[in-house]
Formats: sequence, structure tokens, C-alpha cells
Amino acid sequence: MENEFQEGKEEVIQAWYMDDSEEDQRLPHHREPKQFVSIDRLAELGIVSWRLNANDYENDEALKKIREARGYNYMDICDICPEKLPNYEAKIKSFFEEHLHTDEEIRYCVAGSGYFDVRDEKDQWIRIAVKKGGMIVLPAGIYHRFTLDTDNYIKALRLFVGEPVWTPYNRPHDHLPARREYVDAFIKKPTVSQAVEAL
Ligand code: KMT
Ligand code: NI
Repeated sequence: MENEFQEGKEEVIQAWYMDDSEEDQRLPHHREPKQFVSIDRLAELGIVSWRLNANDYENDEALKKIREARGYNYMDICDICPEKLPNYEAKIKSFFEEHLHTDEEIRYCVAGSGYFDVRDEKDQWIRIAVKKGGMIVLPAGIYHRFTLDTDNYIKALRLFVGEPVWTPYNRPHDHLPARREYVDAFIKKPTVSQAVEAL
């Protein structure tokens, strides 16, 4: 799935640990000093990402390949601005409630930008800033939330396997199978003896 746009992925997907100030959610919320999180670290939490050519998303072969490989047969566009998103204020509020889904949340930013916040293994917030050309997959069962940044605009493609289910399960929903499976796959560390056995 290599393509020329994969290079420089850090230009469109950047992540960092958040401070815990109560200031405006649309601000970056860097820690002091800044504490960045690599794309490889995101992968350890099950977060997959790509950089694609957002100027050509309608004909992009690289996007087609990803959709075929991962079964993303559904796709629509979500334009987040007061004029185009019905119930804008309520939606903005609910996007920022910590929640999980029983399926992947797949978003491809084709204009504007936004923040996807995810919890790490220790329940610390990692802020993932996604700009034009950045595509990310949040795995089923990960606790997360979304906010616009201070530029106040994102246009994102939403992809899905089959009929989309957008239902958010606000935290806590630890007993859902999707959550248990996520914890088993990405949060539970193998015990020392299991690690030794695996050698
Ligand atoms: C979600 O599920 O949080 C969203 O769809 C947010 C907008 S997608 C950029
Ligand atoms: Ni979500």
C-alpha cells in the first residue's frame, strides 16, 4: 500500500499527549514541554493511518486499494460547518463526549483539519491532529472523541464495512464485546511468562 504520498505522513498526521487544562477544546492542549507521539506508537494502539492525495480523492487508486483491501464498501462525506451539518451545535457536543463504537471509525480528511483524541494504555489522552490528506482508522472499542480545531472546519470522508452504524457508546461501556476485544488485543500486556513462552 505504498504510495508517494505516504512520505511526509507526519505533515498531515501529528500526535501528542494532552495537558489537562479546562481551556477551549479547540486549542492544541500541548503539555509543557511538548510530548509528541509517533505514528508507530499510534499503531501499537491499533490506529492505522495513511497519507493520500486529497486533491484527487474521487479517482485515487491508492484510496481504491485501501478500500478493497479492508472492505470499505461504504463511503460518504461529512462537512462540518454550521451551514452543512444539521444540528451542528448538538453534534459538535456529542462528538466530544468520550465514547467507543462497535466498528472501526474511519475518517479521511480531504479539507480543513480536526483533532481525534484517543486514550492510551494508561488512560492518558493522546491528541491526533489530522489535516488534509490524512486518513486514520480508530479501531472498534477504543475510547475516543473528536473536536474541530480553532480553524473550525473539516471535510472528511467516512468509510465503513457494510451498512454504517454510527452509534456512540459513551464511557463507560467496558462490557461490550468490542471493548473487551480491544482491551485483549491492545491494552493487556502479555505477562512475563507468556512473553518467555512466546520466544
Ligand atoms: C465522529 O464520529 O466523531 C465524527 O464523525 C466526527 C467528525 S468526522 C471528522
Ligand atoms: Ni466516534
